[in-house]
Amino acid sequence: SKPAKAVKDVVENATEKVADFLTPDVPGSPGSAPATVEEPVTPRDPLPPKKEQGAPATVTPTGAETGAPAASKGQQGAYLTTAQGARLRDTDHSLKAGERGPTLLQDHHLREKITHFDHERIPERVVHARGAGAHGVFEAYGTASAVTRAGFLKKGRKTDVFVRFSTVLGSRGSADTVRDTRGFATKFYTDEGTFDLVANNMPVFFIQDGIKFPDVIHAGKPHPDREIPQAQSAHDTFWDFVSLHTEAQHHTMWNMSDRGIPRSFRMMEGFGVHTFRLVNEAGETVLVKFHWKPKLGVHSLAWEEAQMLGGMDPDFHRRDLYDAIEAGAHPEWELGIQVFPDTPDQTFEGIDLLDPTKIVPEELAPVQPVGRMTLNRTPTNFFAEVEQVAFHVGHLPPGIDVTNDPLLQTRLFSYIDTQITRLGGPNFAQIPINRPHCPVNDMLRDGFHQHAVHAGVAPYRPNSLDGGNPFVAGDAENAFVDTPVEVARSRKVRANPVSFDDHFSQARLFWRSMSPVEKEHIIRAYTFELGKCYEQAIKERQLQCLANIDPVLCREVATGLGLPAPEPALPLADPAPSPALSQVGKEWPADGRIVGIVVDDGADLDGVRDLRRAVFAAGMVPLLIAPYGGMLADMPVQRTFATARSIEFDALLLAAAPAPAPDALPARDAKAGAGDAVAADPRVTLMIEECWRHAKAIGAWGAGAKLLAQSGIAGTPGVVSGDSATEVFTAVRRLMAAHRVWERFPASVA
Ligand code: HDD
Repeated sequence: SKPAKAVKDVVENATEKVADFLTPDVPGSPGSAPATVEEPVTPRDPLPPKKEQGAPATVTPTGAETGAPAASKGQQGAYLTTAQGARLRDTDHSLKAGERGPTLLQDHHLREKITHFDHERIPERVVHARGAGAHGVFEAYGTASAVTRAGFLKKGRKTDVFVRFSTVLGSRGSADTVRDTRGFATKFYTDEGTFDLVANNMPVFFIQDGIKFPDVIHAGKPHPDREIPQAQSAHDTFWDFVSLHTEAQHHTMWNMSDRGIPRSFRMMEGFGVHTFRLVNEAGETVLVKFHWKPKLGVHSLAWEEAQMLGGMDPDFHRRDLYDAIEAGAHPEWELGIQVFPDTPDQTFEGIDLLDPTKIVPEELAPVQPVGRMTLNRTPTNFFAEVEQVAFHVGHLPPGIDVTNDPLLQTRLFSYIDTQITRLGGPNFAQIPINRPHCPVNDMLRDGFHQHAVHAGVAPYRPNSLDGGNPFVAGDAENAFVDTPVEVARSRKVRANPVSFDDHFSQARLFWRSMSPVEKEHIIRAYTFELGKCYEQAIKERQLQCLANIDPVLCREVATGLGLPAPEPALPLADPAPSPALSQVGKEWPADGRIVGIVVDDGADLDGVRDLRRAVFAAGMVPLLIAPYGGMLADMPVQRTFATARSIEFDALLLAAAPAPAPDALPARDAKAGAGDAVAADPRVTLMIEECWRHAKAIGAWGAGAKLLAQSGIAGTPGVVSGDSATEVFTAVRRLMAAHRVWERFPASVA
């Protein structure tokens, strides 16, 4: 894995850029936009593109350059034109018969502008509609070369990537922080053809056969009559399905765990889910499972935070990703593989490798790192890139092949099919974000939105008229080979192997691998979700499933629902826990974390200045929260009490005890000024309370320490006060490495 020095370089590099990123908020600072941007009246150059935002690749489907300027910007050139290039004199008034008269049908510019606008939207993805994407680079360690001939995995090879993260159930405008599985789809633009790793942040799936995909999605999507609830599984149809279709129970357990509410896309693992087959130069094969391991570790929101964010910042994950990248805190993941022998039964340690509801614990088959991905560029245009990117599990380069996992087999059909509707025809591979970065020489012709001008007369094979071109490649020319695996002699059936029948043992494995606090969160998530169901029979049926997983889990959820806990209907399995599944108990780098600092005119501003410097130097982002916007001495105020809420910060530092500002709502304790007590702005008091409740590190010095002392939390775990800002930050930073002050969360179950 990555040497320590490289980590240090990244942090140091990030530090400068983080500082850079924030200065544009300060009017007049170097690189910032002028304080007032007026509409120009004479032609002039457009504003420069945002930092590090080049245009998408300009390669045509046949590998030729399109000639478009590398850093082209939509709003370019001095004069506005029609789509046909005629210069326009006016775009603000339609052509009318007199100033007060009717609009004329002959107004071509009006009709062109409105017609195009009317068709600006395309169908959203049927699943994974809500997402955010970024560009980056993958660099191979070379460690996979013995098992695959894929060129992009050869040592030192660098490959451009585009990643799209998503939620599954919600519509395009839904909130980022809902409880759901997250998509993690990566397009590797390799020299040997594009490789799409269309992964999720959970290693298992709800169903074993893709024919059930419409069923699970119909159950999870809003009810067809009233189209509610949006983007969540806490409703009857979802629990109706998963409690009846018990192979969904393992994936459901992951969704109910903290993995269902990630803190950030940057802090999620990714899993290819299926078992794939790798083929090396000699034609030898192994079976593998793909894993993405985030450098920042796997971290989650607290459930209350996730819910509050849904209303206060529905774009939280999208903002977090783009802010981090633009600040230079480039997120990183290691790609790893678990490797299994390609045996005829395709099992490993008794686990059926073709069953996508099963994991192979890392303790049985370690995840071996094969390369590192860094996301370093945000999209130039969200629609063109994030919305139009089209992934497909069948986009594979030579050296990677599929297996017979029946879920994967169905996916191989579904992805092209959906793009034809979503992107309006079969030529979606010509859209810039989808174009391979290697030469393409297909014989696919015509169709809606054909952009290539294919020359020649013989788009067929064999031909003599175009000189026999194109030719097929052999092994020496690195042709893709469908691995000639034996197909068992068998009957046509609609059935699963018996090994697919075990639906509970791995859900139990997951439960047993959790720390007490993680178990508590799982109990609360099930209790919340089932508590939102109306049908008693559904709750009872799901309790029966929980009883088959673990009696303690079942009992705790049943207590919350006020229902009796059933006995297990099956003998309980005895799986060994997999400690790798737990998110608690380790320390991680905290790059790009957000530190809120409460200040006012009376705060120790020298200390605040030192603190900002220390936070930047740690690769984190300090945000000053003050009663009013503008500047505090020479420092920008990024949040006011009116715009800030605790959920935005990973830690809170108090440099002041601000009195209630005039725009605050009255608070019950606003008069608590008697004696020595400070009457603080209620929004600051709320911020402290919420940060404490969400187990975040809290620190204070100077006037802030006084506020902390009267808040009733001083002396509890993860609350520090000290003499100087930097001393306090040193302690807070240490706490942040563990992500949360875990002791503060109650845990009733061992
Ligand atoms: Fe899927 C999108 C991941 C099973 C059918 N899927 C989609 C995306 C991700 C996944 C990350 C979003 C891609 C993007 O950002 O554009 N899907 C998975 C994983 C699965 C899975 C990890 C199981 C292991 N999917 C699955 C099945 C089917 C589909 C079984 C159909 C039989 N998935 C689709 C789709 C989507 C899609 C309908 C919707 C939009 C798209 O493809 O481009 O074809």
